[in-house]
Amino acid sequence: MKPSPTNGNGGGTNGAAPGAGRRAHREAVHNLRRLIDVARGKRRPLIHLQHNPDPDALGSAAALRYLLDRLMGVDATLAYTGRVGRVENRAMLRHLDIRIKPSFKIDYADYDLIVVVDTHPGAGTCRLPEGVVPDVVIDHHPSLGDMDDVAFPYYDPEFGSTSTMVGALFVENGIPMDWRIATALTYGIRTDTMDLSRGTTPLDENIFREVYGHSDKQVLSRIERARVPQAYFITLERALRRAQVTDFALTTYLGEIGHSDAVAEIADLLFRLEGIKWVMVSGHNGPTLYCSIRAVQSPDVKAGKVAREISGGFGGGHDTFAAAQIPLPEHDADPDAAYEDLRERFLKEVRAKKTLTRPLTLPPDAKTSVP
Ligand SMILES: [Mn+2]
Repeated sequence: MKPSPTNGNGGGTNGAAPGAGRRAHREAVHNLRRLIDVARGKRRPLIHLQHNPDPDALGSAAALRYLLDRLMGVDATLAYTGRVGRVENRAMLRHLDIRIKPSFKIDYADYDLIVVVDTHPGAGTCRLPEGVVPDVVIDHHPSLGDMDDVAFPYYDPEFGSTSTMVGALFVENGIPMDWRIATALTYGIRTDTMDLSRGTTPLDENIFREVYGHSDKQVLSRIERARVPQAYFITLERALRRAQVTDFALTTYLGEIGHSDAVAEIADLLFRLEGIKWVMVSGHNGPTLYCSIRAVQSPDVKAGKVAREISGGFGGGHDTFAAAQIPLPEHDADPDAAYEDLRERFLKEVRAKKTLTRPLTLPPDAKTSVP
């Protein structure tokens, strides 16, 4: 069953409409009151993040922790599954003093308030332990799940990021935040919306302006320009060498990757190629084949649906960007063959003509290493 959105922020329909700002304000006041109602009397809150948390998950969780401390005087624990792979995201944790704990080290029964951010029960990126029902969900991803049992689902896919949703609770209620929180929310909104260029509403812009105004630009730059290990360039070289342009679709395979964020990072880069409509980048880590999809916006383009179809239900996402995490069979797992099958299904799904295939740079067997 589909959850009913708890707020339609209005910005998605028409930000210029008179009263849209007032409506956003009323909704933020209402949502903060509901959060306080659910959190009242609770002493041990736990904030559970999206699997392989991205800056939006990290930023919104850090801000929510700050908000609960400020309003209720309680100290929330941040729990995550997967890993924080991208160097920028690790720099974010370090520079903004965000402390997160691996979920396996946590006994969920020790906590009396469970909040899920930037994902929701039923989504592939929500890895709550079996049987744990959250009290609060704050998320903007298109829903596949059932939130009937959640006391306060603050859920609205119109928003460009979860950081905007948490930011609105501060900004619209006149609650001050320190520069760390402002910087974390700024980076969360920026990365989730590609600098406010995708899936945003006027409200995302308003909240962004506020948090950006309070952020530390030098720290922001240190996060965004974090230095990368040599492995980054090795992966990049492999991505370029193996990339194939098929009709209007670009696909490549990274082979073994150190962390799952690599596929999204490379997909964003390759998406800049002129003339193409689709990008699919894949790589494997242990028994999982990761895949990231980008698409040029068009009325009939649904990247989330493509991700779901080609992964047998292990993927999903938005209209122009999506991802999948496909478990490989335990025995005889052959990630390379699994990628070839995935690519086949992808090209078929987006109707790219396989006969029109050429390498992006060099043929995959070209010698590119120095002897
Ligand atoms: Mn997000």
